[in-house]
Amino acid sequence: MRVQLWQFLWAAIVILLNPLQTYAVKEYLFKKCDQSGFCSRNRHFATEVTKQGLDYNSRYSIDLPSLIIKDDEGYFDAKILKELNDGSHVDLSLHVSLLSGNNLRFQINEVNRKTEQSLIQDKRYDEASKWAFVKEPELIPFQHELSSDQLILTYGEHYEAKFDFHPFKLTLLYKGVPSLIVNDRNLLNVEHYRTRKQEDEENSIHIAPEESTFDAYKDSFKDSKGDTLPLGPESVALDFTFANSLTVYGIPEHADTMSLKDTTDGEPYRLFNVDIFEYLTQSRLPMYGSIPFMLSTNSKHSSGLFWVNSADTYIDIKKVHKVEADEKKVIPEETQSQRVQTHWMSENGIVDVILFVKDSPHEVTQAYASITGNTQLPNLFSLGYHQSRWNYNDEPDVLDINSKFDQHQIPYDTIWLDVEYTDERKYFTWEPKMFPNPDRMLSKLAETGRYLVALIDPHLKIGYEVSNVVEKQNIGYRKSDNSSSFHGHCWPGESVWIDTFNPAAQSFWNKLHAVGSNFMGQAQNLFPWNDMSEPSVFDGPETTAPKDIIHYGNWEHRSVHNLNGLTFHEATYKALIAHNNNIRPFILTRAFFSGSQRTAAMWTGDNMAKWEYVQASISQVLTLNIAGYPFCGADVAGFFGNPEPELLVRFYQTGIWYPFFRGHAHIDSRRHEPWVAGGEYTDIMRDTIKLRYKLLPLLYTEFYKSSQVGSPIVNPIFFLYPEDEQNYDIDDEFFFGKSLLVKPITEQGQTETLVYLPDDKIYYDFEDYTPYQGKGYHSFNAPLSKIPVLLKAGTIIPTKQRYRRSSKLMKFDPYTLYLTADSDGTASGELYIDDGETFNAQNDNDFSIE
Ligand code: NBV
Repeated sequence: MRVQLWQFLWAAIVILLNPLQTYAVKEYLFKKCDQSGFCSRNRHFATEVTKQGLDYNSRYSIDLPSLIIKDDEGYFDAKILKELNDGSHVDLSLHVSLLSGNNLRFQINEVNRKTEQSLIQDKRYDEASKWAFVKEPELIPFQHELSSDQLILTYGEHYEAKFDFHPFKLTLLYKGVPSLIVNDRNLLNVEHYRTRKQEDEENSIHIAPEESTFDAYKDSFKDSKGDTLPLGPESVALDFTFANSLTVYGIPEHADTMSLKDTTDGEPYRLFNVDIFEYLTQSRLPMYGSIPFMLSTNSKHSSGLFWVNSADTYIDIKKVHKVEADEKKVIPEETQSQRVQTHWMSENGIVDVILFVKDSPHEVTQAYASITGNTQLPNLFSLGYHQSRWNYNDEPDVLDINSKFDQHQIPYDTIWLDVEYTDERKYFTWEPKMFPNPDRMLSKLAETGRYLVALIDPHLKIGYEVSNVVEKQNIGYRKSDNSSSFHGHCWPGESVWIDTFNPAAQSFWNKLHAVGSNFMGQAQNLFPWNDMSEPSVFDGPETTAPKDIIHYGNWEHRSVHNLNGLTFHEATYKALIAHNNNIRPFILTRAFFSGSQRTAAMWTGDNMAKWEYVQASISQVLTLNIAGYPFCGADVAGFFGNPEPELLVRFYQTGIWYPFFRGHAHIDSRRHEPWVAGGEYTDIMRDTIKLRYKLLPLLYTEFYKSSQVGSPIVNPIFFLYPEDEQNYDIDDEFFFGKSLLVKPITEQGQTETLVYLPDDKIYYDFEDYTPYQGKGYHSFNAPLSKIPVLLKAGTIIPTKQRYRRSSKLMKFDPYTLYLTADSDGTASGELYIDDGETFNAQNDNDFSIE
């Protein structure tokens, strides 16, 4: 009996200590739609409105006499009237502008909102675009036709925007075909400001029968930690129909398939930046970052929409298949065709939307990038291999890892230090015994052209020189009553948070990153890693900041939440430019928003050493590329857990294709740097990493193009072949650039796979040049040492073949070009060359060869 008890206890201890068996996201920490006031209210609204169908009389209409049309200046203004129960109206403003590139923007706001709260701005938050846009978009003229119930704008060669006045509706036509329809289902809902008293009045004129009042003035979520709703209900919601299509993509970040799913019978996709500990794949739960951009395509044209709102957001998707009319039933033509209906719901802010319609998905992504900015051209070292783990313990450990790479002849560029390098988790300090002389360590790394990246988070332990300044200068988050700095818990214990919405925070941030500062010292090869800026607040609701705390400008956190990470890494970017204005900064961020691609790389956070995370990483990276954020990657070979050798090798074989390629691991995992597995496994990982280095000229050229025109680096097949609907769901195969077709092995024990060739060109095995031809699936052998990679006929790719210890040391190595003639005997490709680290080439004339 005793023995059995011990056996039982031992089993329990093993389970507790074996991280992979116990890992699973704590879903109960995150609000489901029916636990979130505004989401539940808007879903209720949608159900009620849909139930009434054609009988529903929408409350929203454009007020004809209020129209002011400025064709030549590229915009028009009007009032939208929202009708209340007693027939009175709330005034909303509608501002429509035509942006260069033929993109249409419209904004709906509440006019003259006056609240009873003195600590928060009266107006709705309308500054998301200020952070997300690369610059103020230019407007283009249009022509118009006005009748009593409709306004039609025509612009560009092929565009027509029809605004119906009652109910408010916008149909965007491209080449005569409807492509995007706004408020197609009458789900426009702007919860206008009303006091609690008004809402409680019997037979309230303010609450329509189709509205719900669930959690309008309180947050009943069991883990809301006392968060309050001082302004009551203020959500905005709207529906968009993508005509003639059944697929939609985008809205990172989720660990789901690339082609988004119908959410009718489940949870909507949520965009709300959170520290989603132990996240699962195949999930619509929110993750660390948000890009409210969605793209859809059919074989003829592609469209996209950018919902410029930084508040908590849920998106429902409904795929409507083709309905055939029969003898008995006459079905209106527009409802016969297939379409994707989407419903966007945000907790507050304004309706600010940009619509894009083009011939191809590529052009839609590029149009989105023309608004939010292209990716930065990375400092070349950051495209090499990064070796990280939580933690490398001290200077000797760092230098030992550094030399092991050379002993094993594996190239690498950057070693990373996680939180423990600091003195008691106080950022901008170094643990004095472990890192007594950071400058010495950094110059040792610099001898072989290598870099160090070290963690800097936004939570600052209370009571030391850095947090003291934040409190004293009032540049941190403020409590909801604005009485003092907000305090919460994170890694260092009780902490304050730097408020990077506040311009006054910038000069302090610059000082902390200045040459000669405690953190940076004299080094030129040290860069920061900005983690936890969702923000992660251990004792906050949903592990983040309470929505009622206050930021610079008297904005509630609720309004700006999804922007927080972007403002943080942008502040770091500016500080690095102040540190040295001619070196391209490298920053890694976990939290992000539209526009983050301009200044930081991102990674997909805390994944696991399991096969499904290798698979998920490909669709995550593809989705990020679709959504204009190509400088991305996942932790190789999984953050949590101990990858067995086969998984380790296959993860590396997948990771070399991520635009950002880093090995990283949890503090409790065993070390698994590429030489640890030994024998054949190490040999394969060495060859794999060397292949990444060979392809650096190609990757750098792709980044250059992306930095100029906003194109993806890793292309989904449908991006290059949108006319072929067969490939719309393929998210385990992709083009690296436009010439290398890659299908990593992502299943245990798999040594053979089917590779889809999207056209009839010849594709050559990149290793032994075996030709494959014929559109469709081809069987491909892939023993452990092999990654299925094929080079497309008609292309030229630049490489560098010599083994060097780091990318910097490859600088003067010769280029080797791979040429594969097309059937007509021609081939083409590009090569971009510059010094790899300064802004000189961008400032002078670029040197590129075609
Ligand atoms: O700083 C420690 C980790 C880091 O290694 C990881 O990459 C981040 O995503 N960090 C999160 C905090 C805690 C993770 C359990």
